Amino acid sequence: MNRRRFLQSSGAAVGAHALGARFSDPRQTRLAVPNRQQLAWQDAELGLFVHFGVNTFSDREWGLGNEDPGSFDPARLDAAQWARAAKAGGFRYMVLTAKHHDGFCLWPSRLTTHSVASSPWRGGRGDVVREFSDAARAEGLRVGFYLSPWDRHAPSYGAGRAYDDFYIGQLTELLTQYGSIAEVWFDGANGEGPNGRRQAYDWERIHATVRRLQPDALMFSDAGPDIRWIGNERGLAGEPNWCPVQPALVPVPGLDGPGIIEALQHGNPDGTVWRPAEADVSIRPGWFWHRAEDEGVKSVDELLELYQASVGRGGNLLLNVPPTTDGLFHETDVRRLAGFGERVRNLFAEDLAAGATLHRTREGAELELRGPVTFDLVLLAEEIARGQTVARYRVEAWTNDAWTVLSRGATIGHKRIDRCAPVTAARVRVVVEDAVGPVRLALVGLFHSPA
Ligand code: FUL
Repeated sequence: MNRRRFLQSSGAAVGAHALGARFSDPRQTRLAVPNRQQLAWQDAELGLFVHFGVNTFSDREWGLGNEDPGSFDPARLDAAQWARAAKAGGFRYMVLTAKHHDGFCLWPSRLTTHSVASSPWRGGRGDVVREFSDAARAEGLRVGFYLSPWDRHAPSYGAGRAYDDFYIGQLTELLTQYGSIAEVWFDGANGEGPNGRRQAYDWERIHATVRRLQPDALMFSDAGPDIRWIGNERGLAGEPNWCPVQPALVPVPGLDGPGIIEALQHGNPDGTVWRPAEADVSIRPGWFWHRAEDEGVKSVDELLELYQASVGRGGNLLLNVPPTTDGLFHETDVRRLAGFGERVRNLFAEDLAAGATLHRTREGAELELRGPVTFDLVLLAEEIARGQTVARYRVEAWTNDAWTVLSRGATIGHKRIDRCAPVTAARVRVVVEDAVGPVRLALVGLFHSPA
């Protein structure tokens, strides 16, 4: 690792607005930077995952592939209820399991009869993907699809080209019939075991298909190419969490082995490509709805912890909420989403640093507030459009004629949320102790948690 120090050299004031801390440093290195779609996706911060399918009815997490499509019959399905709950929670995009490992399609695919078209739901004329996309857009949310590469139903699975054709055909249906797609989620999971069928996916062709049909869609998988998996299913981003990665470390989805999880968790300060992390986790113990888990829905406090450990560490949070056999989100889940949304809104309702003067200093930035304020949350952001550089920093407040350390961290990136013991101060500073390029803080915000 080629770690250099790139800190500011002059102490000039940079403006009277907390957002205005733009450090220009003539020393430029070749830093990886996000593209426009990645930036917009990172600004969205919160995605809602929706796991739904025959597993919902068989009470399983992984279907076997031989489920009866007749079992799929969500009597009260209302995707508008899902989208409203997502919106109330502050989520900005939704990702639906259009097909999970069992191969059952939530849309009437022309390539298989193993779909909603063979179910009693809406007399076999229904299309969950359509209702989902329409409902999400009606709430102003962007749409994403999960299409499991591993397919336990498809007879061609493991046959190479024949399955790739089938998979790409399904992808083509999803990318041509449902409007503009923000994210395509490629799951690396495979439970075939050592004696199972082996499919060497033609990732190059799969990726090219997405680029051609939806040039603005971002592709997620362990290996990217646009968004990387965070390396665990507990919703936790790493510390550090770099957006840049070395693509050779995780070349294809679904690999395990030493160093892979590490590379996904942390990214790489010298990475050559920009691959922001998405942290996925379920609001319940399982990904699909199980009545036995109705008491296991994460509390608002737990969701807030997850928010801090994902979005608050520069990643996106993809929180799964699974519809029940009725086709609705369970009322407990709906309440928790609303409670979470309200808590986040209240927490960040008033930036106590608004109107402060932000000076750049030799080592970072100093905020001169208009008077003493009491806060227990510090929000930091880098101007990531120009790369991510902060590798270690500390936040301090001027109290009792001395600088007191409030928090320390490694990376900042898109957003960093630090909690500290409540403190009252009129001067606050960010000291960057190590950086791999010019430091450009975009934001220093101070907040006080409501009682
Ligand atoms: C995993 C899958 O095996 C789980 O069922 C779930 O879909 C999760 C999001 O990804 O790899």
